[in-house]
Amino acid sequence: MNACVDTAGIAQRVRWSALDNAERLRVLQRPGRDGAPALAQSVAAIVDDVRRDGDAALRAITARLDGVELQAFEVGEAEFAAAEAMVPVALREAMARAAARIEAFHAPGGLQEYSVETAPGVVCERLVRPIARVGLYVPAGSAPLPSTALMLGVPARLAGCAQVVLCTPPRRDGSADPAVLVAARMTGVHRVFKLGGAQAIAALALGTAEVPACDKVFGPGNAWVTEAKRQLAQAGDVAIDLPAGPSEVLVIADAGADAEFVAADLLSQAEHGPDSQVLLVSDAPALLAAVEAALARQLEALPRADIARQALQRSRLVEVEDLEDAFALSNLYAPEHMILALREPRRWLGRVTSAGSIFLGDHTPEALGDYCSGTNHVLPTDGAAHAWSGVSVAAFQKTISVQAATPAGIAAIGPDAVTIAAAEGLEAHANAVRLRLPEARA
Ligand code: HSO
Ligand code: ZN
Repeated sequence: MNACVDTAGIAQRVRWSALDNAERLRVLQRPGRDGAPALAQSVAAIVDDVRRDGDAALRAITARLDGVELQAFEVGEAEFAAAEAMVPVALREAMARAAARIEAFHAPGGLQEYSVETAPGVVCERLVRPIARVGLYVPAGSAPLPSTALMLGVPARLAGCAQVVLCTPPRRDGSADPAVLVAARMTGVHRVFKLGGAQAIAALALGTAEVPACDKVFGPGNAWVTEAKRQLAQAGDVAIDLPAGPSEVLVIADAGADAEFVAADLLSQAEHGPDSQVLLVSDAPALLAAVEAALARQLEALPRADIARQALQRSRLVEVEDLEDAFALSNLYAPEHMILALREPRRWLGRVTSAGSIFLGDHTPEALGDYCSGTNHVLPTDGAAHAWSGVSVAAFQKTISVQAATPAGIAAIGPDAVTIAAAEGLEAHANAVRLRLPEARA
């Protein structure tokens, strides 16, 4: 492909203007997860086991997959107390300040109740109620993520959910990650269970003697977790927050961007996992080259360099003619995270049609949003940002509509119902209205 400027480097470099439409779509294609049918089958087997055998199945699967035999899955007071003692004060305080900012940003984000008189004597209202029973999943696969407990726990509390249950995988010694436990407590999560993977999602969705069933399950996770959420939602067992996939970032950088900053942002995404997606789009060839050099340099010092290098290998550095092209590309891709390393980033916001969360300017790395700016880091991946939003208080709520008509109200709008009912051939509908009209009662 003549558009490939350089494939020997750390990530593939391509020139957008030299690509035809099919090639462009290929450049924007997510790698996808390997072994999908086999994965679906093993997840289905786990879900079936939990459905049939409840806690006994959870115990056997946890022994097999997590390598630990647990008497009880629920975290008790003693373990919470030990966790409180173990977590360094600086971490606890940073998490408390992060939680306060997450609360400050999310508090105004709930759904609003409202009421409209749609005709004289006809009032329609929207009520808002919390989803009563919610399940939060906090992964611990390649790294425990206490920040995810904050991102899910804070909006759940703000929504007023009556039963907030959190699952996180057990470690080999049978304990849960102490920082996750402290974060969970901080947000007011009611109960925590040491369960991971597809079996945790099955337990939350179906309920067992020990784990209470939930109405909606939230949170990111590996391929097993994601597939379990998909299957259980499809079967009608539970609602889910998002069709989550591997994490991703798209950076749009201009000639004035700082190559070291941009490289650091790309690496912060790449270190999540080998399947993380990283895209850099720029109209400045010199910046692309400088970022490539900075990536190689910074990689040297990273403990998770291996993971990051694998992710970068599947990633792209895209040269565009101008920033208009960069935004057209990004809107096609619909990134989970979008960093605008531009001189006047706010001026370009209006161009964005699809993205999970946007980071403006040179001093707003994605890592701020991941942890502590106040926004949520549970966001739509895999192009879902075309139609989905990140987790918010609204995701923990539902609405109920109410209508009330007075005799004058039904007199005003009833004839419309009768006419439409006749067109639909639904005579009982027409009757239910006609009987109440003033003519019928006269
Ligand atoms: N970037 C991840 C969130 C995260 N990063 C948690 C660090 N900890 C997905 O948005
Ligand atoms: Zn991150």
